[in-house]
Amino acid sequence: DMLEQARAMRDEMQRFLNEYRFGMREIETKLSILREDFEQQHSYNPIEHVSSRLKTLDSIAEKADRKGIEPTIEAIRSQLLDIAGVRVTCSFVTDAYRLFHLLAGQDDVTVVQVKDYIAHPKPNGYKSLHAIVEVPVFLSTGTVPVPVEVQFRTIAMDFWASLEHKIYYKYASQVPARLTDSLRDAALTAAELDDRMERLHRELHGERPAPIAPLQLLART
Ligand code: 0O2
Repeated sequence: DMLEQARAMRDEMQRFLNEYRFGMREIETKLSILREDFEQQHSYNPIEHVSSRLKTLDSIAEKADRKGIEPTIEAIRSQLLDIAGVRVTCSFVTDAYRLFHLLAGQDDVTVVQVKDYIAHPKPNGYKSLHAIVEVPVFLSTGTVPVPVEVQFRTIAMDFWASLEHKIYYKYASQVPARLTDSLRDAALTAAELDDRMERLHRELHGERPAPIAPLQLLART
């Protein structure tokens, strides 16, 4: 009957979301192991913080609709790859890349997609390294591969992105030109800060200072 059907549907949704929760937890564990080991080996902590979020059923439905994905579990499973998301905030740009490589190189991790918005910032100034990685999750019913979107960024990039996010929502995506210009400018300032902090950090650790900032960091795109 109806009630039975509704319950079955609820259970199926719960199982579906659980897979992503478990995949997210696997990635969190990997990151916390890397962090502890790195700290022990190199005497500093490359990760400032890690945060995770699971998309709600509402936002999954909204994004599927927006991207023209069929509203079936199968279609969503294969085409919506950011249901589970983990954000890794690092002190330095090189650490963001280093952690990505340390995670991506693991035997049970498959890199499905990489978008390097650090090397190629979005037109609004947004920077972060995005990777969709797949990890196996071992359930009582068998093993399933689960995609997780991992975003690697610096504290400065994170600071910028959270303000930009608030502005974008406040203006319901119709941000006045004055503000978009100012945000682009702030993104350059953030990149300069990252560059300086990295060079100071290298000097502190007795390494040769990095060469002058690459032109792309200073170019207004
Ligand atoms: P939330 O709250 O993190 O879930 P999409 O923009 O999602 O349609 P795509 O190709 O799926 O396109 O994703 P993309 O470009 O790799 O980036 C998606 C995520 O990156 C976003 O997730 C944000 O977290 C972050 N992001 C991307 N561009 C920007 C930006 O211009 N500003 C800020 N502040 N964050 C950005 P969600 O799902 O939008 O949000």
